[in-house]
Amino acid sequence: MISEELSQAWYDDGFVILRDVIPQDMRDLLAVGIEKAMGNPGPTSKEYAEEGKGRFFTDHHMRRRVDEFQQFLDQSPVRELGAQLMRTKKLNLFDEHLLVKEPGTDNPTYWHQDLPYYELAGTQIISLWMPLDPVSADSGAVSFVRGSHRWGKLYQPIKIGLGNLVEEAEVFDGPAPDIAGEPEKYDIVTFDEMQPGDCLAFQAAVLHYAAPNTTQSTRRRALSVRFAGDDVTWQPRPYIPSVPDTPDLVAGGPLDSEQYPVVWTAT
Ligand SMILES: O=C(O)CCC(=O)C(=O)O
Repeated sequence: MISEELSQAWYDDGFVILRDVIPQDMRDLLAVGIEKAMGNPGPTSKEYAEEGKGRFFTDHHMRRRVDEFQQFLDQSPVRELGAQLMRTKKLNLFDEHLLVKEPGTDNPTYWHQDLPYYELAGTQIISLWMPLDPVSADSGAVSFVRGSHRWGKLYQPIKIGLGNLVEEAEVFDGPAPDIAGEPEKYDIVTFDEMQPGDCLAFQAAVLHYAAPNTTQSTRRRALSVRFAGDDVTWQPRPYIPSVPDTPDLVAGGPLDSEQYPVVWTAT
Protein backbone atom coordinates (compact mmCIF):
# COMPACT_ATOMS: atom_id res chain seq x y z
CA MET A 1 0.00 0.00 0.00
CA ILE A 2 2.81 2.43 0.93
CA SER A 3 5.69 3.08 -1.46
CA GLU A 4 9.27 3.50 -0.27
CA GLU A 5 9.18 7.14 -1.51
CA LEU A 6 6.17 7.91 0.65
CA SER A 7 7.75 6.31 3.69
CA GLN A 8 10.91 8.35 3.06
CA ALA A 9 8.82 11.54 2.78
CA TRP A 10 7.35 10.72 6.21
CA TYR A 11 10.88 10.42 7.62
CA ASP A 12 12.16 13.55 5.86
CA ASP A 13 9.22 15.97 6.18
CA GLY A 14 7.64 14.56 9.34
CA PHE A 15 4.23 14.10 7.69
CA VAL A 16 2.47 12.74 4.60
CA ILE A 17 -1.12 12.68 3.42
CA LEU A 18 -2.77 9.43 2.38
CA ARG A 19 -5.91 9.81 0.26
CA ASP A 20 -8.99 7.57 0.50
CA VAL A 21 -7.49 4.86 2.70
CA ILE A 22 -10.17 4.45 5.41
CA PRO A 23 -13.22 2.60 4.02
CA GLN A 24 -16.75 3.90 4.52
CA ASP A 25 -17.84 1.00 6.79
CA MET A 26 -14.93 1.73 9.12
CA ARG A 27 -15.85 5.43 9.19
CA ASP A 28 -19.45 4.53 9.99
CA LEU A 29 -18.25 2.38 12.89
CA LEU A 30 -16.09 5.21 14.19
CA ALA A 31 -18.95 7.71 13.91
CA VAL A 32 -21.04 5.53 16.23
CA GLY A 33 -18.13 5.19 18.66
CA ILE A 34 -17.50 8.95 18.68
CA GLU A 35 -21.09 9.74 19.65
CA LYS A 36 -20.87 7.18 22.48
CA ALA A 37 -17.52 8.55 23.67
CA MET A 38 -18.76 12.15 23.63
CA GLY A 39 -21.93 11.19 25.46
CA ASN A 40 -19.95 9.44 28.17
CA PRO A 41 -16.60 11.27 28.51
CA GLY A 42 -13.68 9.42 30.10
CA PRO A 43 -11.33 10.58 32.88
CA THR A 44 -8.90 12.23 30.42
CA SER A 45 -11.53 14.15 28.44
CA LYS A 46 -11.28 17.91 28.03
CA GLU A 47 -13.55 20.75 26.89
CA TYR A 48 -11.66 23.79 25.60
CA ALA A 49 -14.34 26.08 24.12
CA GLU A 50 -16.05 28.81 26.08
CA GLU A 51 -19.74 28.35 26.89
CA GLY A 52 -21.84 29.21 23.83
CA LYS A 53 -18.84 29.27 21.46
CA GLY A 54 -18.99 25.86 19.81
CA ARG A 55 -17.33 22.86 21.40
CA PHE A 56 -13.76 21.57 21.30
CA PHE A 57 -13.85 18.13 22.88
CA THR A 58 -10.85 15.83 23.28
CA ASP A 59 -10.39 12.46 24.91
CA HIS A 60 -7.95 9.54 24.94
CA HIS A 61 -7.93 5.73 25.13
CA MET A 62 -11.55 5.34 24.03
CA ARG A 63 -11.04 1.66 23.10
CA ARG A 64 -10.95 0.83 26.79
CA ARG A 65 -14.61 1.78 27.24
CA VAL A 66 -16.23 2.03 23.78
CA ASP A 67 -16.16 -1.16 21.77
CA GLU A 68 -16.44 0.55 18.35
CA PHE A 69 -12.93 2.01 18.81
CA GLN A 70 -11.47 -1.44 19.49
CA GLN A 71 -13.29 -2.82 16.45
CA PHE A 72 -11.95 0.04 14.33
CA LEU A 73 -8.41 -0.69 15.49
CA ASP A 74 -8.83 -4.42 14.76
CA GLN A 75 -10.54 -4.14 11.38
CA SER A 76 -9.37 -0.94 9.67
CA PRO A 77 -6.05 -0.67 7.77
CA VAL A 78 -4.45 1.68 10.33
CA ARG A 79 -1.89 -0.82 11.63
CA GLU A 80 -0.63 -1.71 8.15
CA LEU A 81 -0.43 1.99 7.22
CA GLY A 82 1.57 2.82 10.35
CA ALA A 83 3.91 -0.16 10.04
CA GLN A 84 4.60 0.40 6.34
CA LEU A 85 5.22 4.13 6.69
CA MET A 86 7.71 3.59 9.53
CA ARG A 87 9.12 0.35 8.00
CA THR A 88 8.99 -1.22 11.43
CA LYS A 89 8.76 -4.89 12.41
CA LYS A 90 6.51 -4.27 15.39
CA LEU A 91 3.86 -1.78 16.46
CA ASN A 92 2.78 -0.89 19.98
CA LEU A 93 -0.50 0.98 20.24
CA PHE A 94 -0.13 3.76 22.78
CA ASP A 95 -3.04 6.16 22.30
CA GLU A 96 -6.15 7.07 20.45
CA HIS A 97 -6.85 10.80 20.66
CA LEU A 98 -10.28 12.08 19.73
CA LEU A 99 -10.46 15.75 18.68
CA VAL A 100 -13.88 17.14 17.80
CA LYS A 101 -14.38 20.78 16.85
CA GLU A 102 -18.02 21.63 16.45
CA PRO A 103 -19.16 24.52 14.17
CA GLY A 104 -18.53 27.94 15.70
CA THR A 105 -15.48 26.90 17.73
CA ASP A 106 -12.97 29.77 17.91
CA ASN A 107 -10.17 27.78 19.52
CA PRO A 108 -7.30 26.81 17.28
CA THR A 109 -5.21 23.81 18.26
CA TYR A 110 -2.10 25.83 19.14
CA TRP A 111 1.28 24.95 17.65
CA HIS A 112 2.85 22.04 19.53
CA GLN A 113 4.78 18.82 19.21
CA ASP A 114 3.26 15.60 20.55
CA LEU A 115 6.43 13.88 21.80
CA PRO A 116 6.77 15.90 25.05
CA TYR A 117 3.30 14.62 26.02
CA TYR A 118 4.37 10.97 25.73
CA GLU A 119 6.32 8.68 28.01
CA LEU A 120 8.30 7.53 25.01
CA ALA A 121 11.78 8.00 23.54
CA GLY A 122 12.60 7.24 19.91
CA THR A 123 11.82 8.35 16.38
CA GLN A 124 9.39 5.73 15.05
CA ILE A 125 6.30 7.28 16.61
CA ILE A 126 3.35 8.00 14.35
CA SER A 127 -0.09 9.57 14.56
CA LEU A 128 -2.68 8.71 11.94
CA TRP A 129 -5.15 11.63 11.95
CA MET A 130 -8.41 10.72 10.25
CA PRO A 131 -11.32 13.14 9.79
CA LEU A 132 -14.92 11.96 9.54
CA ASP A 133 -16.00 15.23 7.91
CA PRO A 134 -14.70 17.25 4.96
CA VAL A 135 -11.94 19.53 6.24
CA SER A 136 -11.34 23.04 4.88
CA ALA A 137 -9.29 26.07 5.91
CA ASP A 138 -12.17 27.33 8.06
CA SER A 139 -13.31 24.02 9.59
CA GLY A 140 -10.08 23.05 11.37
CA ALA A 141 -7.42 22.18 8.79
CA VAL A 142 -4.10 20.84 10.12
CA SER A 143 -0.73 22.51 9.36
CA PHE A 144 2.86 21.32 9.91
CA VAL A 145 6.31 22.91 9.96
CA ARG A 146 8.12 20.72 7.50
CA GLY A 147 11.23 19.05 8.95
CA SER A 148 10.75 20.46 12.48
CA HIS A 149 10.94 16.92 13.95
CA ARG A 150 14.63 16.97 12.99
CA TRP A 151 15.52 20.20 14.83
CA GLY A 152 16.56 18.18 17.90
CA LYS A 153 14.22 20.23 20.13
CA LEU A 154 11.50 19.28 22.58
CA TYR A 155 9.19 22.11 23.57
CA GLN A 156 7.26 22.48 26.80
CA PRO A 157 3.69 21.13 26.53
CA ILE A 158 0.83 23.60 26.26
CA LYS A 159 -2.89 23.13 26.76
CA ILE A 160 -3.54 22.55 23.08
CA GLY A 161 -6.92 24.29 22.91
CA LEU A 162 -5.97 27.27 25.09
CA GLY A 163 -2.32 27.94 24.27
CA ASN A 164 -1.03 28.36 27.83
CA LEU A 165 1.86 26.27 29.12
CA VAL A 166 1.23 23.14 31.19
CA GLU A 167 3.09 24.41 34.28
CA GLU A 168 3.41 20.94 35.85
CA ALA A 169 5.12 19.51 32.78
CA GLU A 170 8.85 19.36 32.11
CA VAL A 171 10.26 22.54 30.56
CA PHE A 172 12.48 20.70 28.04
CA ASP A 173 13.83 23.34 25.56
CA GLY A 174 11.32 25.96 26.72
CA PRO A 175 8.18 27.14 24.92
CA ALA A 176 7.79 26.49 21.19
CA PRO A 177 8.75 29.41 18.91
CA ASP A 178 6.00 31.86 17.94
CA ILE A 179 5.11 30.25 14.63
CA ALA A 180 1.71 31.92 14.35
CA GLY A 181 3.35 35.34 14.97
CA GLU A 182 6.13 34.89 12.40
CA PRO A 183 4.80 32.38 9.85
CA GLU A 184 7.12 33.68 7.11
CA LYS A 185 10.09 32.23 8.99
CA TYR A 186 8.84 28.66 8.70
CA ASP A 187 8.11 26.11 5.98
CA ILE A 188 4.41 25.65 6.82
CA VAL A 189 2.31 23.13 4.92
CA THR A 190 -1.50 23.22 5.42
CA PHE A 191 -3.90 20.45 4.40
CA ASP A 192 -7.03 22.50 3.78
CA GLU A 193 -8.77 20.07 1.43
CA MET A 194 -9.40 16.74 3.06
CA GLN A 195 -12.24 14.28 2.69
CA PRO A 196 -13.45 11.56 5.02
CA GLY A 197 -11.30 8.51 4.19
CA ASP A 198 -8.12 10.60 3.92
CA CYS A 199 -5.47 10.37 6.60
CA LEU A 200 -2.58 12.57 7.75
CA ALA A 201 0.35 10.54 9.09
CA PHE A 202 2.84 12.52 11.16
CA GLN A 203 5.84 12.03 13.39
CA ALA A 204 5.64 12.81 17.11
CA ALA A 205 8.22 15.63 17.15
CA VAL A 206 6.89 17.60 14.16
CA LEU A 207 5.34 20.96 15.08
CA HIS A 208 1.68 21.12 14.09
CA TYR A 209 -1.44 23.25 14.48
CA ALA A 210 -5.13 23.08 13.55
CA ALA A 211 -7.36 26.02 12.68
CA PRO A 212 -10.56 26.96 14.50
CA ASN A 213 -13.85 25.67 13.10
CA THR A 214 -15.61 28.91 12.16
CA THR A 215 -18.12 27.23 9.84
CA GLN A 216 -21.85 27.43 10.58
CA SER A 217 -22.67 23.75 10.21
CA THR A 218 -19.67 21.55 9.35
CA ARG A 219 -18.45 19.41 12.23
CA ARG A 220 -14.78 18.47 12.39
CA ARG A 221 -14.54 15.08 14.02
CA ALA A 222 -11.07 13.52 13.90
CA LEU A 223 -9.31 10.58 15.48
CA SER A 224 -5.52 10.36 15.88
CA VAL A 225 -4.43 6.73 16.31
CA ARG A 226 -0.89 6.48 17.65
CA PHE A 227 1.68 3.73 17.28
CA ALA A 228 5.29 3.26 18.36
CA GLY A 229 7.77 1.20 16.31
CA ASP A 230 11.02 -0.71 16.75
CA ASP A 231 13.28 2.04 18.10
CA VAL A 232 10.92 3.29 20.82
CA THR A 233 11.53 2.75 24.53
CA TRP A 234 9.71 3.71 27.70
CA GLN A 235 10.70 7.14 29.06
CA PRO A 236 8.92 7.93 32.33
CA ARG A 237 8.06 11.59 32.90
CA PRO A 238 6.93 13.35 36.07
CA TYR A 239 3.69 14.70 34.60
CA ILE A 240 1.76 13.70 31.50
CA PRO A 241 -1.87 14.81 31.43
CA SER A 242 -3.13 12.11 29.05
CA VAL A 243 -1.36 9.14 30.70
CA PRO A 244 -2.87 8.55 34.14
CA ASP A 245 -1.51 5.00 34.50
CA THR A 246 1.90 4.02 35.77
CA PRO A 247 2.91 0.88 33.90
CA ASP A 248 5.35 -1.61 35.40
CA LEU A 249 8.06 -0.91 32.84
CA VAL A 250 11.80 -0.24 32.91
CA ALA A 251 13.10 3.16 31.75
CA GLY A 252 14.91 2.66 28.45
CA GLY A 253 13.33 -0.76 28.00
CA PRO A 254 10.60 -2.08 25.71
CA LEU A 255 7.02 -0.87 25.84
CA ASP A 256 5.29 -4.24 25.53
CA SER A 257 2.64 -4.29 28.25
CA GLU A 258 -1.09 -4.08 28.79
CA GLN A 259 -0.89 -0.29 28.50
CA TYR A 260 1.19 -0.40 25.30
CA PRO A 261 0.03 -3.60 23.61
CA VAL A 262 1.84 -5.05 20.61
CA VAL A 263 -0.82 -4.82 17.92
CA TRP A 264 1.15 -5.79 14.82
CA THR A 265 4.29 -7.78 13.99
CA ALA A 266 5.91 -8.49 10.61
CA THR A 267 5.23 -12.03 9.43
O1 LIG B 1 -7.20 17.81 15.48
C1 LIG B 1 -6.63 18.80 15.93
O2 LIG B 1 -7.22 19.83 16.23
C2 LIG B 1 -5.14 18.74 16.14
C3 LIG B 1 -4.56 17.38 15.99
C4 LIG B 1 -3.39 17.12 16.86
O3 LIG B 1 -2.81 18.02 17.44
C5 LIG B 1 -2.91 15.74 17.00
O4 LIG B 1 -3.55 14.81 16.51
O5 LIG B 1 -1.84 15.55 17.61
